[in-house]
Parts: sequence; C-alpha cells; structure tokens
Amino acid sequence: RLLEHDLRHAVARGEMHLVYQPQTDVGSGAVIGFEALLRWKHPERGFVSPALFIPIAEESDAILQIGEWVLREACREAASWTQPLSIAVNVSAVQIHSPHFVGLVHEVLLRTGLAPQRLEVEVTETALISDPNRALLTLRQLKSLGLRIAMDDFGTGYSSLSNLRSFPFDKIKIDGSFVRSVDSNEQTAAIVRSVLGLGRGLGLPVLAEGVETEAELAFLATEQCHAAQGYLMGRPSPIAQFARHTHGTI
Ligand code: G
Ligand code: G
Ligand code: MN
Ligand code: NA
Repeated sequence: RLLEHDLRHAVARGEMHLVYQPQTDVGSGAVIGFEALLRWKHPERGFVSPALFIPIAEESDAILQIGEWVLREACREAASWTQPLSIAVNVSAVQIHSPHFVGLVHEVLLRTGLAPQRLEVEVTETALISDPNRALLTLRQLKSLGLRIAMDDFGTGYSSLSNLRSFPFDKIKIDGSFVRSVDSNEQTAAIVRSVLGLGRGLGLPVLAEGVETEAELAFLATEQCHAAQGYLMGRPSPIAQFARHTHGTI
C-alpha cells in the first residue's frame, strides 16, 4: 500500500489543496455557496482522484488528519469572503464516528470566525448506517452548533427513505446519476420528480448535482428544484476563479 504511506505525509508536505464548485439557486441563477472538493497532487503520480484515495485514507484512519485539514482550510477560506455564501464540506464515516469530531468542528468555527449557519456538512447514508445511534447523536450535536447537514448522493445508498426519517437532515442532494438526461429519460424524470416531492413534503430543500446541460437545468426549474450544482454552472476550480462571488467585486 504505497499510496497509504504517501497519504500519511501528503498534508504535511503541502500536496493537498481544495477546489470549489458553485451551487446556484435554480430560480434566479445566483450563486448561493460552494462545495469544497479535495485534490491531491502526488509528487510522482500527479493528480490522484479522491474517489481512489479517500477510501484508502478511510481504512487507515489517515482520513482523520486529512479531514481536519479540509475542514480548517474550507472554513478559513469561506470566512474571508465578503459575501456570506455557504460552504459545503464532505465528511466521511470515520470522521462522523470519531469522538473528537464535534469538538473539532466547534473549535474550527471559533478559530476561523465562520458563522456556523454558513457551514454545511455533507454526509452519505453509508456513513451513518454502521452505527446509526451514535451517528444520530453526532448529527444532533453538530446541529446544536448551528450548522446544517446535507444528505449527499441521495438515491445511491441503502434505504434512503428510512434514513430521511431517522436523521435530522437539512437538505437533500440528488446524486448526479439521476440528473443526467433527466430532460430526455422519462424514468429518470419520474424519479427526480418524486425526490422533489419528497423534499417538499418533508420541508427539505433539494439540490441537484451533476447538472451538465441547459435542458437538465430547465427541467429542474420547471419542477421547482431549489438548487443546482454541476459543470454547466462551474467546474470545481481554485477559488480565485470565482473572485466575483467571494471578494465582493461585482
Ligand atoms: O471531486 P470528485 O468528483 O473527484 O470527488 C470524488 C469523490 O470524493 C466524491 O464522492 C466526493 O464526495 C469525495 N470527496 C471529495 N473531496 C472530499 C473531502 O474533502 N472529503 C471526503 N470525505 N470526500 C471527498
Ligand atoms: O460525492 P460528491 O457529490 O461529494 O462528489 C461530487 C463529485 O462530482 C466531484 O468529484 C465533482 O468533481 C463531480 N462533479 C461535479 N459536477 C459534475 C458534473 O456536472 N458532471 C460530472 N460528471 N461530475 C461532476
Ligand atoms: Mn458532496
Ligand atoms: Na454526490
């Protein structure tokens, strides 16, 4: 496990950085926030995808150190913006089940001065089911700090519906696999409509991920989806790319 060894040193060696992807209000098109996404530039291999290295980091607990760095970096960055846009941070199962996680989030909010209501923690259902009681306690404690919890990759995990009832989510993120071709595939359209109905019934805003075409976005607007994210509105990029939204110079 070469990568595992290299991962342990990647943060200290400055090989990690964050990119940011805009999240927009479907009705107005306005940017409402950004999701922070981790990038690792390995000295020999070049860019390694988080889809590859996050699972390795999770097996080895290196995710705790990496996740702490991500949280600090994302909150520090967002606290420097002149507009109070939200910042979404992905959190893995290992972090959720760490006894130090809630204290860490509290400390990072205090230290960076980021208003808690601007922070959104993204968790997948799979992160919660190994120990649901413990996860529920952690999510409740996180919410008591004032932040929001989004269910990431909705529709791809296990028993989504019971998880929506059991855990105190503030937002549903529909997985990109359901958004692709939503404008042309009747089955996909029916699924997305029903998730939007679910969100309405539960009083939860829904964000559609992976929006790549105007036709997909138009469908989402017609169906009154709240928010969207995807290559159409912006690829995950260095924050300087979005200076207009983060540094107040319109
Ligand atoms: O950015 P990209 O599409 O390559 O991300 C691939 C996967 O890695 C996605 O599932 C995404 O949620 C995950 N990921 C990206 N950044 C982070 C991070 O900072 N922490 C965790 N736990 N997962 C991340
Ligand atoms: O699992 P999570 O939703 O956190 O991961 C988001 C992933 O989706 C990131 O790796 C990001 O790079 C990727 N992504 C974001 N927008 C798009 C898009 O429009 N199309 C595709 N194919 N991937 C996207
Ligand atoms: Mn995510
Ligand atoms: Na997702």
